[in-house]
Amino acid sequence: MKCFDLSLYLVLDPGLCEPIGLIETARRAVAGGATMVQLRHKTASTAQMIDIGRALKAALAGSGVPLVVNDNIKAALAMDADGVHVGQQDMNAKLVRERIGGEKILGLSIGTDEDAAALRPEYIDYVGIGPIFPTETKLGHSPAIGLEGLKRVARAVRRPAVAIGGLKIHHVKPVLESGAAGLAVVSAICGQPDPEQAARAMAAALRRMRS
Ligand code: TZP
Ligand code: MG
Repeated sequence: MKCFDLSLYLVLDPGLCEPIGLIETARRAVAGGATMVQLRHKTASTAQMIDIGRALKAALAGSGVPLVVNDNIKAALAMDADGVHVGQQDMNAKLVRERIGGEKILGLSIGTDEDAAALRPEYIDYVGIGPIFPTETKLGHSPAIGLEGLKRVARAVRRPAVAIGGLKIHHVKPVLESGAAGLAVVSAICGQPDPEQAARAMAAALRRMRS
């Protein structure tokens, strides 16, 4: 059964994770309460992605936290990742679903009302909505849609949504109130002096919102 929790979704960035590396960053973030991990590496070869992914899987083993691979289906299948995340410019969701089968998690990035209207929900397990705020982490990103945009898009898509882009701990409340199931973050955890503590603080803020 597909089981995943979007509430604190760590997206790994190799540059920002440099101080302690991708694997150790993921391990500490999960110890602090991250609920999902995405391997996003724009310059690695497929062979390198597979190596990193296998090490990540070993680091996450027993945690119950799924590993999702950005964009590289071949690598995701080779390492037997739990899922794949694709953007609007990547392969279409139906084709990705055909390649990965019904068991793996499939996430799709949504950045506009048009993307939301075009969504084929039957192929997708969750959507990543953003960027919510401008961010230096993703160069040349599409225009930020703000919390109002998040509200609109989250309402339009009939799938669970995770928000992304410029999100920090103080955004937990407004993001959940805008209809997302969680926050996807890069720089709020990657490269922080204490990634475990950064994740722990966000996880605690999420818990407070739920109680
Ligand atoms: N997609 C939209 S914004 C973004 C991605 C991968 C980067 C988010 O990074 P940060 O540091 O959490 O703003
Ligand atoms: Mg992509």
